[in-house]
Amino acid sequence: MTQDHGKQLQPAGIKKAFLTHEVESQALAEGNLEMKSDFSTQSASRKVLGIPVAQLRDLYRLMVRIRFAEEAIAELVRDEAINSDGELVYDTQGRVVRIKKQINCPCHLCTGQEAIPVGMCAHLSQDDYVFGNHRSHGHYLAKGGGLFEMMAELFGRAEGCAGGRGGSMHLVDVDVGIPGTTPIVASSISHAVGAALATHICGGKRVTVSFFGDGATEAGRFHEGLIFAAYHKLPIVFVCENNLYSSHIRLEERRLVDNLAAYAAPAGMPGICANGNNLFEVYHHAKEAIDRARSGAGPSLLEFRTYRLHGHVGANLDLEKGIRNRMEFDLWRERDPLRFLEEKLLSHGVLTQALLEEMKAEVQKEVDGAIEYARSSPEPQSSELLTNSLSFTSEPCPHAPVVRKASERPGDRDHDKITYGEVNSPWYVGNSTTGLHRRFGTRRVIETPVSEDSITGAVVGAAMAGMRPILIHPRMDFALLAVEQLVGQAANWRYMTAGKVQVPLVARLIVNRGGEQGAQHSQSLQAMFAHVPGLIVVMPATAYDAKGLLISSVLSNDPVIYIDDRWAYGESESVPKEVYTLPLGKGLIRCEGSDVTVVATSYMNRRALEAAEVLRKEGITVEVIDPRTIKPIDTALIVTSVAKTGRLLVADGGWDAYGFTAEVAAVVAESPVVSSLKAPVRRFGLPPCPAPASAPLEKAYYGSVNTLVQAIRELVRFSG
Ligand SMILES: Cc1ncc(C[n+]2csc(CCOP(=O)(O)OP(=O)(O)O)c2C)c(N)n1
Ligand SMILES: [Mg+2]
Repeated sequence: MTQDHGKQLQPAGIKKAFLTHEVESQALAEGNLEMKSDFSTQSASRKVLGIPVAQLRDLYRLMVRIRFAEEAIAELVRDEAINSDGELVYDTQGRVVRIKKQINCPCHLCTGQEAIPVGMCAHLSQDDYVFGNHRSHGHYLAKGGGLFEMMAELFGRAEGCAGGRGGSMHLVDVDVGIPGTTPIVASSISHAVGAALATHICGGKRVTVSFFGDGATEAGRFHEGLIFAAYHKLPIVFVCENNLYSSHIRLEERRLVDNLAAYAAPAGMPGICANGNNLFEVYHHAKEAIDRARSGAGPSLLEFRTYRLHGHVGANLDLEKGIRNRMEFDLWRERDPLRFLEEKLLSHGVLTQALLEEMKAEVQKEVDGAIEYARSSPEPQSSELLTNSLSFTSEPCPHAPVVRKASERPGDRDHDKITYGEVNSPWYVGNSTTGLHRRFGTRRVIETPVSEDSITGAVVGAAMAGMRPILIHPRMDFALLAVEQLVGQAANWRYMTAGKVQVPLVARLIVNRGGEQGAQHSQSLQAMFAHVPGLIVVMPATAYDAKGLLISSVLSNDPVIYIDDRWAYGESESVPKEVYTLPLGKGLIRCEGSDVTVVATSYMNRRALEAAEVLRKEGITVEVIDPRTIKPIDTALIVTSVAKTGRLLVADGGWDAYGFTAEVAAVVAESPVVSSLKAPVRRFGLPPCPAPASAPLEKAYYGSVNTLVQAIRELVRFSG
């Protein structure tokens, strides 16, 4: 495939950069938008317009299946009455007559766009991946996803492809290469890039196809994904289904130039624009791009022009509210890809009218059967509400690690004395990645100074494709660009696919506080991530824990946010050379005491130990707990300690308000131990303002061992 293909498809004599609907329709009528190749010269007995006849019949049936399914779904989601002309029915007071819909989840129908998924998937095997979006019924069915399971999912049933957890926008069928779809626009482009990266790293001939709309090309992650995929020559095909609308906004109301396929060139890949309503055109471009990806030559961008015959979401046509006009709609209805194909099949003798009708009747029966199956399927049990949020399972380590007990600490046999930060960046990540490039090569150790969103999404996709990637955001602040991928995608995927797909990634986020860096290079956002149900959050305090917890995090089948605080990097201790794991969710008493319990995370734990030492000389004994895992929190350890001491101070490097310190206070407040407290719970986190830059303000902001000692002393002396 070359850029020239795209040029061939530009209508002759049209100089305007922007191809308006009118110009386009004229060009189509004149045949200028048709493929240049004259397929009709090929033998009709073997191939018609370049497609084997047997396959052509199958592709037609598939297009009918998608069309009939969508039309049936339209009636099931309809909640406004229409008359026989398809117009809304109003009551005597001028209100639209409402009807009860049978499918409640929002459905974005792909009626009119069927040729694109069908033409693309014609060249894919079950091993290949397809990543879709909110409008993915067609992608799912074309790739071989089960119609019955899809329909049951739309009805929210337990036997739906996502167990009723996903609905229309989260279709999944791992057996046929659909790791799931997501409605967050352009998000799955990054996932597809990650899955292709997994193939690139692990070898094999698997190709990934990423389907997205024209709106998605206006998102940064689209461009980031293209640049990355082209540079690494990933086996992926980017398919833009340009239906000329993003939600209710037309293409020419959003951009000055109509040139989506042109984005391929600056990224460094071939791109074409073709007629997506012509199955033959899609089929041949798809073959070329997929062959190219499979051969190792790298990605391509295919822009297919099309039009959705339904409105953006649901049964309406978007004519009712004036979003689209009747003329445009009728024009595109004339270009219906199914009718176009039927005409070709009839004129080339692939099918007779009778056979065509017979096939349609069979498909209609199949769709009716799927609806019946969905209706009669059981609903999910509410007792299973929490199932599959987190798995709490781990993979065995290939190196047979020593499993350390939660209470175990470093011994001194066969140990290296190393600093926390030692475990090839000159300044960002301590020395913790030194030598990885040399040892594992640049195929596995990839550096990207920016593109945080897209790379995090790629890591999510690679994890879906079976890898256990470790992603480092050298400053937690930069990970804010990737929050959607961590919070919206990684955390939710297991749940919304009913446990069929897991995302076992480790996102190592480094807090870089201090040094007058100011608000945007200092944030410690563990509470924000811990708030999210599908994430585990780890915060080691020592070098020994940093290694054991990192290995456990990699082996965990859940996504883990592994947070380092740079202020802990200088601490050195002896660490076993062997591979060992530490249990996630288990804390540790670092220092025993009976007067007060101090729960302290990461570098604050070191400060708490120093404070305990100072207070011991005053006759106050402090029990210092290191939770090690922020979520799930080791409630039993904390509550048992507080039952003994009757006092609690929580120290953390994040903000108090709505923070980790607040959570631990709530854990104790909700436990019976609350009635035996001798003093109110005290919090020792950050005050409610952003991190300041200048040194005196920083000093006041972060506190010190002395201020911590003072706070603990006040707590112990509290007399009510
Ligand atoms: C990040 C994000 N922003 C906004 C939305 C709301 N939204 C859902 S679909 C859609 C339109 C997407 O347009 P396009 O990519 O062209 O796909 P189409 O619906 O036309 O198939 C929008 C804006 C969203 N789901 N995700
Ligand atoms: Mg669109």
